Amino acid sequence: MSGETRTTCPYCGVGCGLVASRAAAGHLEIKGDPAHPANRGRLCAKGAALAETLGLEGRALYPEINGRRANWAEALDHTADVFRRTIDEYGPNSVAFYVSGQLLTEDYYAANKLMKGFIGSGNIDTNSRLCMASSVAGHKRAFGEDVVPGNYDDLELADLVVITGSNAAWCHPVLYQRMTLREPGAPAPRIVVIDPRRTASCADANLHLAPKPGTDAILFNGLLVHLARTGHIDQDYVAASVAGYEDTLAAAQVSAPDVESVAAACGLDAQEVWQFYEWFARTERTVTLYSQGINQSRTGTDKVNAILNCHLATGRVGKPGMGPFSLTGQPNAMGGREVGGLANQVAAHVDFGDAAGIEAVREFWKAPAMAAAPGLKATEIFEAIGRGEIKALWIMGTNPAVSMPGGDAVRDALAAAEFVAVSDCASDTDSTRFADVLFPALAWGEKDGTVTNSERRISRQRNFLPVPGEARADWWIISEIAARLGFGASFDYRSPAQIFREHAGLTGGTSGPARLFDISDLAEIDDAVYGALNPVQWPLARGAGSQRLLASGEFPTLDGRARMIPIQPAATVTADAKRPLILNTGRLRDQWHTMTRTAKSPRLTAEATEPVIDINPADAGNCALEEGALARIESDQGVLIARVHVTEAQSQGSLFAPIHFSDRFASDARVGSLIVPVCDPISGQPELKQTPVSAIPFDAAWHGFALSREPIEIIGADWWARAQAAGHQHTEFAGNDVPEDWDLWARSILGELHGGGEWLAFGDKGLGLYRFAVLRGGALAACLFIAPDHNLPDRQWLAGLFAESILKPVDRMALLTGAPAEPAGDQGPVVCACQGVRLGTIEAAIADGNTKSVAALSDATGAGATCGGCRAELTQMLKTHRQHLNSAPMEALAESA
Ligand SMILES: Nc1nc2c(c(=O)[nH]1)N[C@H]1C(S)=C(S)[C@@H](COP(=O)(O)OP(=O)(O)OC[C@H]3O[C@@H](n4cnc5c(=O)[nH]c(N)nc54)[C@H](O)[C@@H]3O)O[C@H]1N2
Ligand SMILES: Nc1nc2c(c(=O)[nH]1)N[C@H]1C(S)=C(S)[C@@H](COP(=O)(O)OP(=O)(O)OC[C@H]3O[C@@H](n4cnc5c(=O)[nH]c(N)nc54)[C@H](O)[C@@H]3O)O[C@H]1N2
Ligand code: SF4
Ligand SMILES: [Mo]
Repeated sequence: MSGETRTTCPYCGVGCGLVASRAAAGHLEIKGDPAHPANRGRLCAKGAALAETLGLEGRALYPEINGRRANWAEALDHTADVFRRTIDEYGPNSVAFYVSGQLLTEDYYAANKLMKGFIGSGNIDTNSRLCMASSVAGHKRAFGEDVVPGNYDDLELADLVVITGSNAAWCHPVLYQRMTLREPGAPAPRIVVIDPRRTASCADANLHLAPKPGTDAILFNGLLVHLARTGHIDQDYVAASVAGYEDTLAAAQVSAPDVESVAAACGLDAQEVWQFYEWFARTERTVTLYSQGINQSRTGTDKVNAILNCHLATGRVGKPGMGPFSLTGQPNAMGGREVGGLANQVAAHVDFGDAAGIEAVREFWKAPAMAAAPGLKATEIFEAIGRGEIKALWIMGTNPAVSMPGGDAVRDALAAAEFVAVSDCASDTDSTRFADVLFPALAWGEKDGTVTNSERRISRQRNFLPVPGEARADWWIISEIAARLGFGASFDYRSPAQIFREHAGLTGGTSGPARLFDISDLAEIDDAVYGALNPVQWPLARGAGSQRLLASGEFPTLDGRARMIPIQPAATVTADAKRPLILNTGRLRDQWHTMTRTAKSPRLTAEATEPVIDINPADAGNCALEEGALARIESDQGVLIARVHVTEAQSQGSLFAPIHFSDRFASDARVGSLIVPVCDPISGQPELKQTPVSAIPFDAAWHGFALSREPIEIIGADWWARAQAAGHQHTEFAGNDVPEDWDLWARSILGELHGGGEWLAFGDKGLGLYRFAVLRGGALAACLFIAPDHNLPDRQWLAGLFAESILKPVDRMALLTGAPAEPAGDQGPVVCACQGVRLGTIEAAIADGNTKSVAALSDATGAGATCGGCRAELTQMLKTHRQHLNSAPMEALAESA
């Protein structure tokens, strides 16, 4: 590459602008783009580590048929042939595409057009079904169209930000920073966090409500009742712009008649509920941010509408500093909604049921076989495969063998399916293992197109890396298949620019009620303008027009009014004697989904080298689980094994497990295998946050770990987990079968791999302690430790020894004693991923007493100085320290009330 390339981050829906360039030393540098309106130069740790994830190891570089290398013509011909024969014999609904919010808009558009206009089925659904479907359905019910009215600026203008079911500090870090780290002089907003866990997003919160999981609809119904009772309904707005107010209020009064009953139903303190309601009532500029704690529920759509109801009743929609704000997860979750990639959409915000709209799309596409009805939704697709009704499936840009609920049934379906094609940039994922055909897709940095972020801003992802091997753009693969199915004339695409123009044209060319999503002004841009396109938000500003949506109080419904929807909260999932805990699942700060990319960066894996579940101390006591031990979590459907972290941040009665671990990184760590796929009847989004489980100690006769410069294969363990750390592989394991000879066992794992090295060994049969190390040229090549329980030597100390080119004699000795000669003390987990600063270092700096602010702490330790993503944690630690000193009650409630 030459010079600088401006592009967009491939991870979360904030959609930060990046600048990629070659540093003088030749390595790639990725920085925040100061000119991008989403981030104005900021980045989080994942974005900052992108350069470390672009290596070609593990990449799919050529097509494969049944695991054997094939050429493109063979792979495409074979796939098209299977689809053609299947459609001919069993009809268009016997095939399906399962796609992703990580595809570019152009890829997404081509896939959707092929399925809905040419194959003639609605059977294309997306991982956004697991992510945004409830918000989409909620917006449509309330506003008449799937529009997110918020702008990021609103977070800077708001006086109150309510964050519910979102851990924005970790999942939308740059947005979180935009709201908490305002320009000097600008007052900080009040923040209320609603989450059963105390997350990093609580660091700056004035109030944290930890409700019983799944009770948000009651809480927001109660808010509506409180607003009505205290005279905070915007009567004029409701009269002019809203239908359904009376019925909605009446329904809310049934489930949430007063603050006390809400507090009781949600398991909250009545005074705190009242405080939240009062702040909401009295703060005009209020934004309610929400994400998966709301959407991923069997009643997610109702929860979304319970939130929208409160904003409609107060007229706080689409105006500066106020509005409901559904955060999109993936980089192009919004773009997927725009092209209509969900099975119940047609295209360009046209829905099934809108006959005129469908006709307009048919005409625009010159489609020979317009789908007449919605297709199957994500979970239904896999069920239909299981029943043999869908025979050929094409997966693009998603890893359902890990991320779908009902995990093992999904795997069984993939194994039983007559044909599975997978387009991915990684060669070995849990899903590619089921592929009859693997298409190697271009990855970020190689592919070229557009994405739309949470505030409806369309940005370019540009290529700055050469095409590796035979990888190809997703839109190209789709077009080649379309051509082989006989639709070449309609998929004669030569560039993403050409597809983008067509997509933009479609958004303006549809009839029926006016749709707000209209980017048809971009339909005529030439390749050069597309190439240089600056981030642009819709509605596109015409003349002096504004980019605000819905501010006028007019809605894209037939009568122009929004709808308030009466909500009767459903009963929540309850624990019982057999399954006494509720399993909550979600994200870690530094990993992305199934880790096919982020696990390549040692800086990012440092946060969690193995799956860890969070549990409250009382529950840990009841389940006989101690910190650092292994737990076996069981649902009616599956089993998870993970390390125990005991923490007060976890509410009593629920566990939290990260979603990231696949079979490539750990045995028995896929949370999806535990989850029964119960879906919201309106949106089809599965409940992923509340599964009844039991937890018991994972009994193993021996526990151990190995650190090795090269990957090792563990033999005879019943549980294992592995991660790429800086300069070495980190492998944890535990088992029940005790090898007859530990030395032989260890040699079989380490000895041969590191043949010729110097072998150090220690064993104490009585205590069940064994320690082995291999030195090569005086440097540590590998070490392995076994103990009868989880009390094993300090891994960080050992990891540090890999940096020594020749081990000091004391360190050689220490390898066998299992403890450093001069204990440095366990520095704890990494807090700052960018600089690798650990908890211990930060605590020491705070204890020194000279670092009273995050800035001072940052100066002293380096933590938070690069991307700032850990500032929430630093703030929380300073806060805790101050509370300790003052022994003052928890929140600043009294002071700011
Ligand atoms: N680091 C990182 N960032 C990411 C991603 C990633 O993989 N890693 N993925 C991206 C994607 S695709 C998405 S969709 C977003 C998701 O972003 P978020 O939705 O913020 O992330 P989650 O961790 O899934 O869940 C959010 C919170 O919901 C809470 N919750 C669970 N049950 C309830 C409940 O009943 N009520 C309430 N009020 N809260 C509840 C959980 O405790 C959790 O803290 O993140 C995006 N950003
Ligand atoms: N229990 C539980 N389950 C969940 C969730 C939860 O909170 N709890 N969250 C759900 C949500 S919100 C989401 S979004 C999903 C995410 O789940 P997935 O979509 O399954 O996760 P990813 O790891 O992002 O999978 C993306 C795949 O596409 C590949 N890829 C990346 N870029 C490209 C590209 O340009 N082209 C192609 N062809 N392939 C590419 C990657 O290598 C990877 O294999 O998980 C869902 N599942
Ligand atoms: S917040 Fe981080 S992950 Fe999200 S777009 Fe920005 S840099 Fe990427
Ligand atoms: Mo998502």
